[in-house]
Amino acid sequence: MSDFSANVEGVPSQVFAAHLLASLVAGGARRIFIAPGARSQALTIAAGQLADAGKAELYVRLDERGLGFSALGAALASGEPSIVITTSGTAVANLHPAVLEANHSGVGLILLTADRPAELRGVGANQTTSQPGMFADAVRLSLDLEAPTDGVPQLATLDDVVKQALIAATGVHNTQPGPVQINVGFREPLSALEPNAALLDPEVEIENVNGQIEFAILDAATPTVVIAGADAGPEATELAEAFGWPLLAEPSSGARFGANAVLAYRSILETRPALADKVGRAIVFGKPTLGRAVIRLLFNEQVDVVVVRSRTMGFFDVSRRASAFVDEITVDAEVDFEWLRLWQVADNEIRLSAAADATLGRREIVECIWEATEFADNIVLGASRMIREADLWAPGKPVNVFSNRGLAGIDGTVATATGIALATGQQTRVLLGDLTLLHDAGSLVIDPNDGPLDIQLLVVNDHGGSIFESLEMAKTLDRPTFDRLFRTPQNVNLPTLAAAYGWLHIPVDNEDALRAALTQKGRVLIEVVLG
Ligand SMILES: Cc1ncc(C[n+]2csc(CCOP(=O)(O)OP(=O)(O)O)c2C)c(N)n1
Ligand SMILES: [Mg+2]
Repeated sequence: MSDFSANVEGVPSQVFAAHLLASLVAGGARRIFIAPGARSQALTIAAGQLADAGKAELYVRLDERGLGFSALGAALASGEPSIVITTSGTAVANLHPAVLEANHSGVGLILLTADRPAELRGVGANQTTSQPGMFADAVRLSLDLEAPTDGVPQLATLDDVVKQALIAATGVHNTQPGPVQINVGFREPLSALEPNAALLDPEVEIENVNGQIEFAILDAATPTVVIAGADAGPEATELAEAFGWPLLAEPSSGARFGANAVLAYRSILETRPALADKVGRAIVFGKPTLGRAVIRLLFNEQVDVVVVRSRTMGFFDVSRRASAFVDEITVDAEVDFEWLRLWQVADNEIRLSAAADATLGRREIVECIWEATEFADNIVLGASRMIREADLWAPGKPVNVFSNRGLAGIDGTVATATGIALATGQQTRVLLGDLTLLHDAGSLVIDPNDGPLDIQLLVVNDHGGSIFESLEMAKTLDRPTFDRLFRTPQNVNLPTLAAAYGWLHIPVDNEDALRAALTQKGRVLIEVVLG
């Protein structure tokens, strides 16, 4: 790494900030997300210098809650950790939802949170609260660095700080990637223009440490299904195809494609006991979150549960019944393909009998989005009802599908999608409910400096949270009480909302109009009103 002692002249805050940012960027964290503030000015100036020199990408947002989710989306899509810079106080707390999601879905975020120096903490100074430890166990690493003074002591340990942060955020030492917080006190003067972070050129190398691979040899005779939950990855498809097992893949699994994908798996588990009751083993990839039928299978005492270790989603074992956590699986004999064939026959029967509607409904919306989406484009699914509709109706196709399933919140969906679009430069289609859109309406503010962005927000506007209609309380409560407490109908005028934020609003009520709208470039809000 670099010899910092060579460059300690200047304003200590700036010297430190320049070295910190230049080193993190050199270590592979090349996207920096900033919300403006005074205490963080040295970090922000250094980030601007790196961006001006073409060494980093810089994104500026007003609202730290959306900022955190955009950083998360960019890290998800790129596989590289995002840096997030905020000022002190509530600005830091506004990152909390994105930090929790990043924690549970294994996404690398490096939070640089500016703070008062030690002498101004705990004395009622303006915009000052307890920032170290604010995120509790949701961060992999939490450091509180003393305010830089003459630069030397801080720079001497900077090497170590940068390495620790990058290792924890990326999980390269065989841990789950995730968020880290580096809280830094800054003492006045808070910034200078020298040294220029872009001229420092530190060398940062992080070693990859591979963990031990756990193998399992399974008996081929047990009727097996492969369950691919969120972020399972194509390994699930490969395993199912290698041994002829039915593949039950959620839409954001990254595995819902190929001949073994049984798309109507939920119906089969719920309505075809002749198959469902024969399952003797479930191999789980990623984090399944969408249906009770799959979870019931994992609790079934006749079913042996084998969990494939997930780098991002951690060890999923909701029924506490996993007999093994492994990395690779093989079998002891030939697998009989008759088992797969029975699932495929049932899948075809169910899908052919559920004829598509002539009118534009949720199924047709899902089918149109998948049809319009090419290999390099992105689909983002909001939480709530539409991801479940996608689980029922999305065809098998290898497209990039993202969804925040770490905690399945309805927050931050627009911001996450923006981060994905920014990091990939590809058309990004977001399928979401009306409340999910309104929850994150503030993230419709886009910085014109970001350049052209192709994002389509396809809003299924059913005036409130229609997912709650299928739950217990919808049957017991009277209608007005249910509506007020759960469904929360809204009558926001979406054309006006879109116009206020500079998004093109396209109302759609039939399939042809939807297909045409899905070809529109730029920032588009497509609204389908459904009862
Ligand atoms: C941050 C957060 N708050 C609350 C919830 C609980 N919740 C789940 S779905 C939902 C309603 C979503 O409604 P909408 O986006 O319109 O989708 P719909 O089901 O109507 O398609 C709510 C409030 C949540 N998942 N996340
Ligand atoms: Mg709704």
